Formats: sequence, structure tokens, C-alpha cells
Amino acid sequence: MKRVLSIQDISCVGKCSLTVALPIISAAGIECAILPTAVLSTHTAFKNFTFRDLTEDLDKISDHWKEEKIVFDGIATGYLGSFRQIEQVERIFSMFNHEKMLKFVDPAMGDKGKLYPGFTPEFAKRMGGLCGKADIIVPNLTEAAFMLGEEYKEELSQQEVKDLLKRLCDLGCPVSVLTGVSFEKGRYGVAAFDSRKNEFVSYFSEYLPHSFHGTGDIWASACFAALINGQNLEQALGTAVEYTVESMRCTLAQKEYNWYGVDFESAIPKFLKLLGKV
Ligand code: PXL
Repeated sequence: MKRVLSIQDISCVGKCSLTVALPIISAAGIECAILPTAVLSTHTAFKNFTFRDLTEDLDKISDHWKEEKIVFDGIATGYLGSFRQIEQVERIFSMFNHEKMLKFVDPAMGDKGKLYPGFTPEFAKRMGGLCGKADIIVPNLTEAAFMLGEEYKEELSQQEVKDLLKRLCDLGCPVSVLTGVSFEKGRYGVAAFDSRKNEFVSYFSEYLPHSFHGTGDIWASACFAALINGQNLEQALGTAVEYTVESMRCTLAQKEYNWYGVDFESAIPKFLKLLGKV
């Protein structure tokens, strides 16, 4: 069985970060080790959330794994809370690196032109440094703009998206993906550039005029799991988009749905079909 590591916070209520990554990666038939960077009562879209930082534990935990000779097929990172945690993740990347290990970075920091509470443009630039050490990065348009120090634009032409993807690869990673992209009314999805093949790929699905918290984390976990399961970039983008859209549909089908997270659990059967597991 493949084994991966997911490094991000655990927001106890709110359906994002580790409470999304762990079930999705497990459902894909992959052993998922976790490294929680912080424990929050909820994600930061709630008011008055508690926050316990786990920075002091991260090196000790990863040193123990090294002593135990634990090997990972991939490491995925999401929301990280501080400059020091970015350094710790870089250390973990080099400690556990081997030729076939996939380093997947979701620089989860913001959305709709704004950084999440607590993040600064300087932090976003530093996150760009971590992206340079990854094999694949998956920012949204907001995160891409902040990492590159560029102005955020809500709507980009196809050529502008291609140029942005190339500038993201210039951070140092071979493959960049932009999430939340649209070239055509009613169609919404992701676009990617593989600099090793000099190839652009994209995947679009039905645009649902609703915005939910946590969909970025669902998409990223599904894409990572699909790649670890051997899907190629184009297939993995499609699997993750269709699974995310189905999760949103399942949410909208309920009369009273949670405002804070989508019903990704009900869409797991569809995810397994997309992975070719059933
Ligand atoms: O979904 C990204 C995310 C992860 N973790 C925490 C968050 C958010 C988004 O707001 O607040 C704690």
C-alpha cells in the first residue's frame, strides 16, 4: 500500500485541511500519515476560534519517523501558520526525499483577492520559496498573485493564465496548476503547465454559482490521491474537479446545508468511480 504524509492544521470543526485530507486519501486506498501543524476549534471563517500552535513538536515528530525509517510515496502540504513552519516543511522534504517521492504544495493562504486572517504579503512570498522546492503546486488565482507579488485579477484571458502558470514554474517547480479558472461562461475548472514537457492541460466542468469553504482542500486532496494512485496530470485534474463539483451538488441537494463546509463524504462513491476503483 502506498503511504503519504499530509502536513497542515487540524480544524476540529469546519471540514477543511486534515479533516478533509485524511478521509479522502484513505478512501483512495492510500495510507495517510498526518503531521498537524496547529489545532484550531474551527477554521478561521468562524469567529472566536481557538488556536494551539504545534511548531515545537514538528521537528521531534519528524526526527522520530526518520529513526523509524518511515518512507513516504508523497508529501502534501496545505495551510501553514508561520515562517518557521515553512522552514520545517522544507527540512521534512529534504529528510524524506527520494527519487519517486511526490512533493505537492497547496499554498493555502487566501481566496477572492484576499489573504486569510493572519497572513501577510511577505508570508506569501516566503510560501513562493516553498513552492520552488515542490514537484507540483496548486494555488488559486489569489495565492498565485500574492506569491508572485502581482496584482490580483478576477478574470484572466487564456493567454494570461498560460503566462501566469509559466511564472509559477519559474519559482522552481516543474508543474504548476491554477485552480478556480474559467475561459468560458458556465464552465469552471483548473489549468496547468508541465514545464518538462512544455505542455498546457486544463479541465473544466459545470460552473455552480455557489462558493463554499473547504472546496480548495477537497480538490487538492483528491488531486494528490489521484496522482499517487498513478493517474497522469490530466486525469488527476479531472478526477479532482468532478469530485469537488459532485461534493457541491450533494451539499446543495440538502435543504439545510452547513455554511462552513461541503458534503464531500456523500460524493465518495463518485470519487472511487473516477479513480477506477469500483
Ligand atoms: O481551507 C483552508 C484552511 C485551512 N485551515 C484553516 C483555515 C483555512 C481557510 O480559511 O482557516 C485553519
